[in-house]
Amino acid sequence: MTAPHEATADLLEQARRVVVLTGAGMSAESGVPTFREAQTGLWARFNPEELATERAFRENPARVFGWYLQRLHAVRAAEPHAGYRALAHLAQRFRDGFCIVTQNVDGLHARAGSRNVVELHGSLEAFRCIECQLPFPADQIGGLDDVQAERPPPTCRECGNLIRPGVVWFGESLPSDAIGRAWRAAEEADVALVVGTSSLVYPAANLPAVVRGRGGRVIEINPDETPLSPSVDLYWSAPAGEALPLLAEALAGSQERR
Ligand code: BJW
Ligand code: ZN
Repeated sequence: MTAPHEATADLLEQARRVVVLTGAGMSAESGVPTFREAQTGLWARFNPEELATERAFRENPARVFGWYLQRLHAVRAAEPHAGYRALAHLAQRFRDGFCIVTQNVDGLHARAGSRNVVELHGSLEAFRCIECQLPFPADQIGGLDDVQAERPPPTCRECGNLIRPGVVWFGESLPSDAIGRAWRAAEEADVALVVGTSSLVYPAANLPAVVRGRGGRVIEINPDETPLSPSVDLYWSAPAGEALPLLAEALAGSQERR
């Protein structure tokens, strides 16, 4: 039987264009908690799905804002792991034909040197007014290092309303430019590489089906099976930080042998 890194490398060898879809599991080995695993510390009592809504923010702005500041603080202290660097390296082989579509809001792909990255669910670094949408730079929020469960958000200098995190909450539309770029990349891709997502949240979870609908192949890397797993061409049960460096090595090896 072919080892999964070799089978994956074979599929990528034949591809001209690749779209990578990543989720919270991609950052787990960088120490960023996934979305649906038990929260620890300050947040052990709260369900993250209930914090990631506009309703939760309006009901308890200090709690939700505090949760986002704590995550921003943690993410700034995190480092992209070897799997991130492997993806940035892989991209060089495909030039413009390599697009990373991420559901993550942590910015780690860009920090690892990846270029063509689409952030479907926004960014922890971007804040804006909840009413007039005026951007609010993260660096104007004082006391970022002072992690507290509750932090009242600042208010907008134009209209006085609350400043909210620049992420996409449940029930909100994804940024139209991000959706456009992601779907174009999926429509053109010969292979979708799906890494570290539970494939539960839409529309992101539909992206692999777009690739398959155009005759492309779908590869999934995740230590645990997901609702996507039964329909993929190749399921590789492994953590991203181990699988992606192996894959990059296998591809480099096959290039040398040619
Ligand atoms: C490892 C690992 C390792 C661990 N290596 N792997 C169609 C059907 C049903 C519902 C809907 C639908 N279309 C839309 C909806 C509604 C809703 C939705 O999807 N609901 C479902 C939950 C049922 N979608 C929306 O509301 C979206 N908006 C929208 O569709 O607008 C149009 C519209 C408007 C009004 C009404 C209807 C439609 C918006 C979705 C926004 C999601 N936002 C969040 C929060 C972002 C901000 C923040 O970070 O706080 O995004 S929710 C959360 O889930 C976050 C994540 O990006 C997203 C996905 O989670 P992800 O990345 O998959 O993480 P986990 O934790 O779930 O999984 C981790 C995985 O990693 C696991 O599988 C592990 O095994 C694995 N793993 N270690 C590799 N080392
Ligand atoms: Zn405003």
